[in-house]
Amino acid sequence: MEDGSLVMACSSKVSDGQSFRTDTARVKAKAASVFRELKAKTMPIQPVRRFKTEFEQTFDQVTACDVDTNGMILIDPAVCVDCGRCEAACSKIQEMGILETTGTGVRPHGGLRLDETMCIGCGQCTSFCPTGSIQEVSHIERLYAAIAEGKTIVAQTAPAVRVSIGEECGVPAGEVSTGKMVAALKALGCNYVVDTDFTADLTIMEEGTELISRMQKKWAATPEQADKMGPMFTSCCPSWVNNVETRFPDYLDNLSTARSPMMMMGSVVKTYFARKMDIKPEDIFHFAVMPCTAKKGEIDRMQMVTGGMKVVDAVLTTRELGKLIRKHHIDFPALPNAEFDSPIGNSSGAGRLFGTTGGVMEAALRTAYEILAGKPLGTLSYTPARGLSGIKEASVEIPLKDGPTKTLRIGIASGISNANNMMHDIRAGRRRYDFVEVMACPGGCLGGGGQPKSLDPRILEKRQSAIYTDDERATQRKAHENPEIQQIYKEFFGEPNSHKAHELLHTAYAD
Ligand code: HC0
Ligand code: SF4
Repeated sequence: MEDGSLVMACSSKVSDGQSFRTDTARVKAKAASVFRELKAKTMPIQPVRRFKTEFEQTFDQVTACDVDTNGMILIDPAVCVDCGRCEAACSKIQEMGILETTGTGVRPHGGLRLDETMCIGCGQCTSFCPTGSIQEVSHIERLYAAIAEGKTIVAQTAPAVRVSIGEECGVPAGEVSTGKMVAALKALGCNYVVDTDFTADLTIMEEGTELISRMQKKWAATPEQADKMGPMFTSCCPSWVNNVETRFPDYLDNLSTARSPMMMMGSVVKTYFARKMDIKPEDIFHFAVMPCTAKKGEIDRMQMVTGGMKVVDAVLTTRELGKLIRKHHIDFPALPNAEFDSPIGNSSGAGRLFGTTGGVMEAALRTAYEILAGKPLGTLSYTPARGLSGIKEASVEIPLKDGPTKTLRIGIASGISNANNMMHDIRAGRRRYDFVEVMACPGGCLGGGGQPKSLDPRILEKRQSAIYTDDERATQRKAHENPEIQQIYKEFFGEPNSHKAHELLHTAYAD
């Protein structure tokens, strides 16, 4: 810097008024010495793979013999430069403490392999890695293979991807790129593109019904019995589910049995949609574009096999989709807007909110309140659920349409460290809730471990405000008012929590 101090470009924040020199003798000497160190450490092991770009690594990854993976993330210590950023993300942001940098590349603590640790697959470490030494397990080859085999390719896209994919492709942060994202997927060879936000609405119907019947029992119970029942937790974040299974197994019965919107969409694509389009389910390759690395593990859960079939065949992160768009030279900003495919492509504003912390809660309240009170919740934008705080809470007074006014105590946690602190408080009786939303990444899915890497400190705010805009633009704002949701119950599921809905849209957990 102008004051003569030397700072590292990869880990220093810039601020207004600073000025830098990058060509002084001291800077050049430092750069040369860092490079000599790295070269000495890595060249003898595997010369060809040294310092490939992240782009190249993704297309030919998983070849080095010391690569370690748990099916969600992958560590290649050979390309690690020991910067310690992944370790800090895991131990300081997430408070998981899974990783250590040893001077010979990052590895899990204690000599364990990744799949022997309690890593929840959140991928926050991958977002901070500057070399691609820790990254998501790529599923791009699965997509190429399916296209080559002539399968019918059906993509679904998560709520948080449309507000961040632009960052990978030359669109400013904070814009909603839904139409261009659908067009890009069609240009990449997808026959159909359907919307995870549609099944987010379906989740509200299933999880909301589960919540209402649970609350009716709780409100009829004695205060001691009600306390013992504890809260119902959302179950759509796979890292959170992994966390409950490994760290809080005594709370497994409190997790909603509703599958995540991504997995619900898998079931719907390979049954209802396949039948409507007259395609055999086994001829469909169905992949999801998600802001999340843990979703890559969720599709392999035994409990998700439906009718002997895996319902989602691959998961690409937002970053992987960005790489594909660039690799195929698609001019994303110039694409005309395209529409999702019906009849599983329409979403209400409520479904669109799922991509932010507090969004599932706000969406659920819009429907559950109306069913219980027989009239709408006063406001569509429920302020206590909004914003980026790691823990939010509120009490909602519900004047039951056929009885007295009851209170629903809600809690919202984002970032797994906040969720774990909240869990310890719940267990100790310091916090009491009826319904709790948890997302393992800071800010919810918009800050997911598969999202574009960014140095913009306001990036989460920009993505969140784009999600609120996306909600405001919707024709319907409540899940139960989505005409395609009404249609799928009428034609296929009957009613929420029906036998068929349980078979295709609900799950169990591993204890
Ligand atoms: Fe999310 Fe989801 S909102 S977990 O954060 O519920 O990944 O965006 O797709 O499934 O809908 C991620 C985002 C999803 C799911 C939805 C939920
Ligand atoms: Fe830690 Fe999450 Fe990375 Fe696992 S995926 S090592 S829990 S930051």
